[in-house]
Amino acid sequence: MAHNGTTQNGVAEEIPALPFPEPVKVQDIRHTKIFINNEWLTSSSGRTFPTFNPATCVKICDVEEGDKEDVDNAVKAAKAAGQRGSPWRKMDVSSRGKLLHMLADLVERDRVLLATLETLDTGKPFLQSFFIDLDGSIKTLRYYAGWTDKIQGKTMHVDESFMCLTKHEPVGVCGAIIPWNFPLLMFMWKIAPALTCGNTIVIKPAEQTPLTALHVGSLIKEAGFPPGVVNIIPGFGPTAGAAIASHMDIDKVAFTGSTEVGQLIKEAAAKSNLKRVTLELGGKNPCIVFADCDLQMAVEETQRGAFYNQGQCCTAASRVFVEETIYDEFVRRSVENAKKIVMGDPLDPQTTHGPQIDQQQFDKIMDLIESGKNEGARLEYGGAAVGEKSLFIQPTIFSEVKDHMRIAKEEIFGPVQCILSFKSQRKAVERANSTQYGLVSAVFTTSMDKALSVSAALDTGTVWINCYNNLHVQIPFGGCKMSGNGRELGEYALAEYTEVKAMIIKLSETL
Ligand code: NAD
Ligand code: NW8
Repeated sequence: MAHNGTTQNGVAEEIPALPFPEPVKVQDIRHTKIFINNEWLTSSSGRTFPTFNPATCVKICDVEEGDKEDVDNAVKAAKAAGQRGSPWRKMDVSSRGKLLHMLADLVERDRVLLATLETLDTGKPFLQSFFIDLDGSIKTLRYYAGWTDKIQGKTMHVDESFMCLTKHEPVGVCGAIIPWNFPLLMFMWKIAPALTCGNTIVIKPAEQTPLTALHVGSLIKEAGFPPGVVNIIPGFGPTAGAAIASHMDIDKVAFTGSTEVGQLIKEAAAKSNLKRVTLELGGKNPCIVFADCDLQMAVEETQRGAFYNQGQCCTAASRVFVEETIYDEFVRRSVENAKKIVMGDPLDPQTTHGPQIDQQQFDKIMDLIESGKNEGARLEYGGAAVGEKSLFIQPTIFSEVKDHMRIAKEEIFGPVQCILSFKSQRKAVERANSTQYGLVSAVFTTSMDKALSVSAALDTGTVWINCYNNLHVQIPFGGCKMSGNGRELGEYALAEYTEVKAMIIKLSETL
């Protein structure tokens, strides 16, 4: 992991040698209000809500609680800011890119503070916040900053009497609703491509983790974005979130979170103004491990895939299918590998595993672990909570998992690795695909032929071959089936944030 000086790919060069960056002391958190029109506002209802540190279960601070009325105000600001003739709409596209680069510079300047806030609010190990979340956030801003002057339409030929072209215009006011597992990174995945294409935004961070988004609000103002271009409404799902999904003046909504809420979002969009919807939902992501693979590498990658961010990833490697002939050895090595995980204070640089986000998630995971034990899976490692009144759960490994068990079917969103065995390649692919989800999958083999034929048959938006959780800004990310609609990152995400206008020009005379 990041703390031993290597990246997810084992590449050392990007990460500075010791001393590690140290978390800053966050005496008083400065930004806890609603951010509309580059101003900090109290909530219309007068209510606030607490945000907790999941590592200690101690309140960090209170945050203003946005609701429908605040969303309405934010949408008014966003609409005005994006209108034809507004400074944002008239701005030359290179200047738009410069603003995004300026924001990236400010995020870089405040990198240690943002990583500290992210760790306090989520419980993820500080060095992961610093090296993965902050790195991904900065890269996302810079990547899309480079696209602002490269948004191009096309021309089409009909005959000599016509000139036809397309223009890629902003969609308008974009709503975004994001989860608590990667609060800062998801904020950037939403705002960066939207701003690149000239849209304005109303974004709601998850109620568990509002702090980094609000700090970035202050950086957006400092960078010089015109008022109203980005508006941030901390608050709850059924109130502020639902107001975004059903708003008549929001033209598009992007959501990351649970499948159930994804369905509500699409329903609300349909029943209001048919706003465009992109969804990034859950997964029950399969790995297929063949006997001819590099065994130790497969053990390490699949396990990191299962336990990364305490298993709280839509990409969590939650079903590992291992070829029968190497099954016992794979399980043995997985247990050995899990012993290296260091649970503890997320601010400690030695820590590689933190707490779950909240009591609700903790209870759901513990219930699923119990179901695994009761349904006859073999508990190989972990399987218990740590201490009393804490949200830490031991990294847990089950072997002899069968397809019908709840732990093989339901998204767990916790540190639970399920290892299944297979004999035939055809059957393994069939079982991997027999889920409503289709986010990511992975294949481990040294045979190029196997890798390519199996990955062609897997119904997922991403297939990793001999690696896992390998995300890059230039590579599209998103799901098939009930894992979602649309793609984030890369050039593909731009299509979700532009409206194509076709112009057909009849020439009065052909010469
Ligand atoms: P959730 O889907 O309820 O929350 C995600 C976001 O949606 C939050 O900002 C929340 O406030 C908002 N939201 C909730 N209800 C809403 C509504 N009715 N209308 C509009 N917005 C609404 O997820 P959760 O309850 O925090 O977690 C439940 C499960 O969801 C997890 O156990 C996990 O399986 C899954 N999950 C997936 C992801 C992911 O990255 N795909 C992230 C978080 C949770
Ligand atoms: C955007 C993201 C990344 C990046 C690196 C390493 C491990 C896990 C993740 C990850 C730009 C550049 C790099 C990860 C992030 C989000 C999700 C799941 C895994 N992202 N990373 Cl939802």
